[in-house]
Amino acid sequence: MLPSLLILLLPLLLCIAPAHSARYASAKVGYGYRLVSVEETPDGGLLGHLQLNKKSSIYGPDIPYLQLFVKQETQDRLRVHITDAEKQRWEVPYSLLPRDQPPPPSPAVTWSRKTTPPVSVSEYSGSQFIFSYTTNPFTFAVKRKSDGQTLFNSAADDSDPYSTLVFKDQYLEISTKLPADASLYGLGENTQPHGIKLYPNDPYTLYTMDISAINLNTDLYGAHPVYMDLRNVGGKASAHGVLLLNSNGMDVFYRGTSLTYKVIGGVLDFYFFAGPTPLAVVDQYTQLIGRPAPMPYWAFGFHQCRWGYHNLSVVEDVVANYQKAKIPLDVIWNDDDHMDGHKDFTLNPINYPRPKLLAFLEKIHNMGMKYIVINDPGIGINSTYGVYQRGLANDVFIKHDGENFIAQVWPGAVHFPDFLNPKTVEWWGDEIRRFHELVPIDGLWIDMNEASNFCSGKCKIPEGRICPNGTGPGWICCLDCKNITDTRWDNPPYKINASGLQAPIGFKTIATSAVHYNGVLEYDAHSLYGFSQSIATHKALQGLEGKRPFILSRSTFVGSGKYVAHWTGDNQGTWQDLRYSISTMLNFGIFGVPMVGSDICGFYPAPTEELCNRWIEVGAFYPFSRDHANYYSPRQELYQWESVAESARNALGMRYRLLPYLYTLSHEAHMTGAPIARPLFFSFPDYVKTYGLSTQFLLGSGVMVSPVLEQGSTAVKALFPPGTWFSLFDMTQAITSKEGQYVTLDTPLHAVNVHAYQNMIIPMQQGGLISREARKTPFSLVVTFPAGAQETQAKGQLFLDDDELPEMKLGGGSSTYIDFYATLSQGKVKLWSQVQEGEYALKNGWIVQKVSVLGLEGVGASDLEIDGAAENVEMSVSPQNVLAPLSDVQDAKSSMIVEISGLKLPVGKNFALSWKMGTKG
Ligand code: MIG
Repeated sequence: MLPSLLILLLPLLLCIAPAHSARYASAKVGYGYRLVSVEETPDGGLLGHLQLNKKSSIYGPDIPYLQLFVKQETQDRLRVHITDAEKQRWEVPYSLLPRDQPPPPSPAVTWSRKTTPPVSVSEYSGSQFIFSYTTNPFTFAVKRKSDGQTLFNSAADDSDPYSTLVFKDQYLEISTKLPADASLYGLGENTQPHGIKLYPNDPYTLYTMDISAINLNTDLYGAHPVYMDLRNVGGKASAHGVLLLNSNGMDVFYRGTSLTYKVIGGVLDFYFFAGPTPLAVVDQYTQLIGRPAPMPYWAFGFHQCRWGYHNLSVVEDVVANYQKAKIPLDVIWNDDDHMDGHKDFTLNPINYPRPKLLAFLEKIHNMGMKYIVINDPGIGINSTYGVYQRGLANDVFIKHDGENFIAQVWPGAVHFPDFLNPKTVEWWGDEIRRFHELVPIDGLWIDMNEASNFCSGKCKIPEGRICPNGTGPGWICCLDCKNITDTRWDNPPYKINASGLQAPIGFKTIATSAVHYNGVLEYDAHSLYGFSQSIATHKALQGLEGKRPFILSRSTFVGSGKYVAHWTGDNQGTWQDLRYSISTMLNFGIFGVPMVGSDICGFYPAPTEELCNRWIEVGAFYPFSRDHANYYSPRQELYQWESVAESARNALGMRYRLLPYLYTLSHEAHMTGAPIARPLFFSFPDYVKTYGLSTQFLLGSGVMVSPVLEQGSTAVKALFPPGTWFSLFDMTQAITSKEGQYVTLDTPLHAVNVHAYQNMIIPMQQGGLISREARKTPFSLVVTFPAGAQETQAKGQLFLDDDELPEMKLGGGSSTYIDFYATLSQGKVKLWSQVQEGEYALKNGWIVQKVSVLGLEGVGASDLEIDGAAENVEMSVSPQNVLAPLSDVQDAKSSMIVEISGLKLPVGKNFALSWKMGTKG
């Protein structure tokens, strides 16, 4: 037990009082720059040159001349790029993250003096933004054109604890002032004890590390230097986004009225996204960094995993038990238990003999289930291991002092593939191809890619001693290592708050003086490791059978969502961790990685039965829904407790009925970046009460999940923004208000609150125990009108495709897109569809069998007209309870549900329905 306990708690134990408070008060670092020339470039940009005002003595020498490039790149995107004017500096490689290149550096002597300040222009205006500047010291501001709000302003007053602009080789500093009432979101990956809204003076350090998610306010597995800023002026909200595209380690100090970046390398490459809605910000952001990957349909099914499925029989037993308990299951996973000696791309011949595994896979594949295994980047140093031999032969590994860098992970001594090297990408693809021939996996789980190392520094394989020798825990460093502290990369002048304790940045990862392809330093590329591996893995899987890849990556960076899904790493089976999971999930939606979830019931050490009940009720609505546990934890599959099984059947039952809605959201995510799981303020940006709300969330625009997150509680005090909400579990129950309200919902152990907002048309199916079967069942449409409205409308969408195809799009004959519309006008209800490319849906024989229209008023319904196939159609009217606050009581008449069943409307063909509501006599 102890070893794993320690591995998770180690950072906590080491976590002495954060050094931050003291550093907030720290003195100014530099004296700024002055603008000496500025000109417009032929492509409509602005090119300026900056000269240092005065040297400062800490964190190394200042760079004397800087080049400023400003460009209105699209209507909604402004870029501000500042770098050394005289030489190329490290930037996030354009090959990994394709984007426009700024003009190359030009030596100071060639600068145009034509426009030497005082310059005529001090403003550069695009369609959404105004960029303005001061010349000495050089500062810049970004304003929103429509309302004149200052979104970013790098000026520093004497009283501010920061300077205007500091640019040294290993220390970059820039700040912005912020209105105290701005709400900020983003800057991860971290576990945020205060919820989704950034909290003044909490530290935000970005540097990828294998630190378990139970550590609060610490740099975790991914690095996303982007935030969304939501402001409400006079009841009207507007949001914008700010990305600092930089892969070097950084501390971000958010003080409530200002924000300071302290970055240890690279360039200042800012992108401003104009919004003005939160959805527009994510749309503009993912337009730059890449749209979220299309996901296969089955990926929205339920996943079961654990570390410690010792042999294949255990795995078979798990699958059988899910079936027996009638709990949905789409995907069964193996952690490293299937491997031979923890080596990637191998099978343990005793516990996972290939013939038996193949027979098992054939069986589950025939049922429509999928199989995914883990893979770590460290390649075991072992002369009889083919993967290693071929890696050596192709020279694919990261180097240190000209030799392959040696680290230790589960297989013992390893080398790390250098995914920045095209040869490595090719070799990796070939290894995945070979493995897929050995075992027909359906996806890959790439873990430990921060990269995680059990040792630190420069290590050698010990002579005359076996490491690891099999007796101690595999994660204790047993190589012969010595610290490397004598380079400015391993020991930079400014210490970011790595691991929450200013740990050396090469600690338990690749030494930062190690080198990649083309001489790139690990110091610069560190946080790109998982991202580069994600790209290589995606390429490999896509190249295999041409199928749509599914990859789950622990480490992520700006742009990862284009390739991978993410889980939030090693959490604890506690109520706090259950709550944190919501904020982290919502953050990843903002980061452009919408396929995200946490280990359901906690990774470690053991959930209580009650917690596991409540966790599956939340986890059933994570975009990525997986139960996973640590090696040393007791078993926690959902069938292990009868009560959890019941909660799972209930919550996952709803998920599986909502699969068409979820999948349509994933299409929307792929097209526009829209998160699948969203904070409430995405749909109610003007409604201030939603800004800090981290205990409820939305799926899409209006399916709201309000779970129990407290031990012993059977009630939820949930926020209901203005309008009508209908319980999806019991459509006879609705809640409505004009102003928004908190409502306490009775929520017994097996219940979770899921409400649909007004004006929606939600496509649902009948569910099932596996998505392949659920997908074949008839559709029903749930139409939500605001309770008691006389004139209103509703809308919804449905996307269907062949999810094995690599692309998720219309135009190839393998997909269908449908817009549903409904209106209520003068007592007449109309519902109709507009189908694009219906052939695919027709070929699959999908039909709409039932329509439920909620929130109607009147006495009975009549004159049903159907333009489409129908047979034994039944129309029924039933009452609906509408809960309204006292002040609204006159609006709180009970409303009605009209249900039409027995329909046979082909999904792939336009249809229209209408009827009249009877009026009171
Ligand atoms: O050092 O593969 O976060 O999900 O079960 C631990 C074993 C390595 C860390 C992952 C966790 C996984 C575990 N891995």
